[in-house]
Amino acid sequence: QEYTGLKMKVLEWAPKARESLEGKLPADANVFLVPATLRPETMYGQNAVFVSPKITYGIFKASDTDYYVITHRAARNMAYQGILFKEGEFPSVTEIDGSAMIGTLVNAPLSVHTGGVRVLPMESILPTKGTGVVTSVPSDSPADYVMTMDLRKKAAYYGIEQEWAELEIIPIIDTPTGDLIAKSLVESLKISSPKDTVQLEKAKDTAYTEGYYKGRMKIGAWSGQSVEQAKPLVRKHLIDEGLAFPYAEPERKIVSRSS
Ligand code: ZZB
Repeated sequence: QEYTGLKMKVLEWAPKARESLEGKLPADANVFLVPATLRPETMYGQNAVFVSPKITYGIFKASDTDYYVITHRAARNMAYQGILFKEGEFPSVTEIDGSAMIGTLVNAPLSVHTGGVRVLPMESILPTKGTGVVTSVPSDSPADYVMTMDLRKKAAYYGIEQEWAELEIIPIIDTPTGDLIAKSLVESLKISSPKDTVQLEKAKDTAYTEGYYKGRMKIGAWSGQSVEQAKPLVRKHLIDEGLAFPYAEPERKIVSRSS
């Protein structure tokens, strides 16, 4: 899988994170949360970034000044792709619990939300995929839409400030189903909880296929172009601007099941 690693710079740590990182990083360090995305053309609509409260992340040195917050597994892959400071080496500088990062303010490259977006919890994040960090695009990702709605409804339960989940959901891609395809699919498939994984998987497949083959950008420098055309152009722009980098995920082993 060819992902795009997006560099979301930490603007202001949540108090728990700041406490836990005290003295662990150089004073001039630029720290980035790095979600892995397959949809760089949707970055205009980012309204939050998700981490798992159950994952302990590592912080890894990537250059003289840059540090990445990702899973240890992703760091290993990145080290062999020459993304981290030393080829083939992936010692974490320090670690941080996903739960401690909730509420942290980070920059979201290209997003309409230019003041930054908040780190929010998502229990369903798989530690075995991408970087364990997921940027939230509720207009086009059904899982992100359902999670955003649940966070808005149950802010106290999740231990967040409600306003962190309230950033507007902006239409960015026109499809035959409408310009908020995730919302439409979630409603038509009657998905009411982030735990409804079977239906969410179905919605994701439809959103991917329709977005890619029938979608048209309605925001940004490639507005009016098809998603198929715009996707590689937005990706190249992000990479050229130093806001992202290519990250490949090794194919997962196929485990044979004996029944
Ligand atoms: C932004 C985005 C916008 C995404 C969208 C999707 C969509 P896949 O499709 O299953 O191979 N993701 C990345 N890592 C994880 C993880 N560890 N656990 C759970 N979700 C993860 O997964 C790739 C997509 O799933 C990634 O692309 C990321 O969300 C999320 F409009 O980034 B995406 C229809 C989907 N639309």
